[in-house]
Amino acid sequence: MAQVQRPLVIQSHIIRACCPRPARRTTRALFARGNHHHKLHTKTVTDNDISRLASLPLHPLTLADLVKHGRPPLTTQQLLTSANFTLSILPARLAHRIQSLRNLPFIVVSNPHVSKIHSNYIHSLSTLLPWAEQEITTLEEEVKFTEVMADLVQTHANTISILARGFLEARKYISPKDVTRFLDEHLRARIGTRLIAEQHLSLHFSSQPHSEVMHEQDDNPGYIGVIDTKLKPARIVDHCANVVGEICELKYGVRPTVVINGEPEYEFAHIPVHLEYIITELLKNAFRATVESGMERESVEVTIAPLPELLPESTGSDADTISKEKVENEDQGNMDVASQRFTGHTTTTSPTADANILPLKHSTPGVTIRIRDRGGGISPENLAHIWDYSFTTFNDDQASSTLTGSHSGNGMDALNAFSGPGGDGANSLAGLGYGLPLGRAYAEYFGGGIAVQSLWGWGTDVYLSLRGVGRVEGEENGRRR
Ligand code: ADP
Ligand code: K
Ligand code: MG
Repeated sequence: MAQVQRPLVIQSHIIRACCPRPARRTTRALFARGNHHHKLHTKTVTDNDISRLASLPLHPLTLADLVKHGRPPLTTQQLLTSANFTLSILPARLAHRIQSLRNLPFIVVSNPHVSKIHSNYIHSLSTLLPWAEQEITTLEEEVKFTEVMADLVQTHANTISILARGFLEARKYISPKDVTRFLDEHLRARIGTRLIAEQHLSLHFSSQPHSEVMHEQDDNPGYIGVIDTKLKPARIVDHCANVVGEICELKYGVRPTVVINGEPEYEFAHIPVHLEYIITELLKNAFRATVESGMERESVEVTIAPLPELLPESTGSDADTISKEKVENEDQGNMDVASQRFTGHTTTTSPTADANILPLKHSTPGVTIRIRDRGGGISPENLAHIWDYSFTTFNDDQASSTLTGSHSGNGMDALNAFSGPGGDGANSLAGLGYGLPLGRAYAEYFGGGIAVQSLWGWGTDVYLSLRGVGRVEGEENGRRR
């Protein structure tokens, strides 16, 4: 099958939305919102559309789904298959989100921020409906569809900070537990939707012979779209420790050191932006606790512990290769076993864990990362709330006082510096109360988890477990032809 041989026809600003890090971060500001809205063909969304689409079964997304179209550059046929796969999944997912927003108490949905999110979903569905009855069969259609994906990703870029603001304003009318239940479901579903759209965007651009993305990926041959098949957790930890260290020094004038031990050379296939988000949030918590308890002479210790049966020498057999058939035969029941084996602890799994989690049954690579600090631990009464969105003990006015938690906090300030994959820059150390619950949502998405062990009066151990995707087919031959 011939490679896509065609000059890049989509405006460069769309590339900004989808190229892999680090270029993505430095150029995101250039991607002005709404530039291309007017050009998209839309179709009015009716209540009928929503209930029809929401009644369709949701496709459970796996990491293997994201790599099954092959290694970039894709052939024309592979690119069309990826577009059609993406198209087959998204409308139902958007309809489910719209329904779930509509099920919130009326006074909450009426909040301008929450209703903004509702109208964003309606907008995105209206750009997808014109495609819903057809198959994408030409490269011209694929280019137009890619513009729809770029619009989708961009429209929802600030969802988390907008929703956080909305729920903060509406907190009189909905309990923290109900907010957490809604956000857990909503933000987990958003992770998958965004991933599907970003993956197609990334595959599209890395299949263009002359695009800048192609050059970046030449330096990074391990990338398949948003997935890095040679992701080294230790490198992410190192990078995040520097970033969080800077923020910490700005706020407190000191920063704890980080020691990485275990197997720093370990690499596996995962999504760098997800890992980066989680590690950043966990290090922020560890750094803040360490400094606020005056223990910065004690390093924060990060241990990289690969699953024993999956050390590099055991991953070479064909049994680890992910094939479509194997993935389709997977069942849901393995996840609990998998997460327990991961941590050796019972991972705190939320009741609303996304039904989309479909772990791979047989030996896929995986790692547990333990982040250990000497920051004094978490009091028993606070421990009960740490997984609630918006629960925080952070208070800018009295940063080092008794650490009494609350569900409102000074979240409005933290909102201005909210971070998240696909969100805005991260400048504050804490305050929104979203770090742990959102980090756990990312970890659990592909069958991992986060477990917190507090030794009150001493320190905290956080176990982040992640499982990657098995060896990607064709990998040993380098790039696929
Ligand atoms: P935020 O950091 O914005 O407060 P998080 O969800 O990240 O929100 O954490 C919630 C709360 O859990 C923190 O405010 C803090 O009280 C507690 N916490 C989390 N990690 C640690 C830690 N390593 N040491 C002590 N307390 C922690
Ligand atoms: K929290
Ligand atoms: Mg935090």
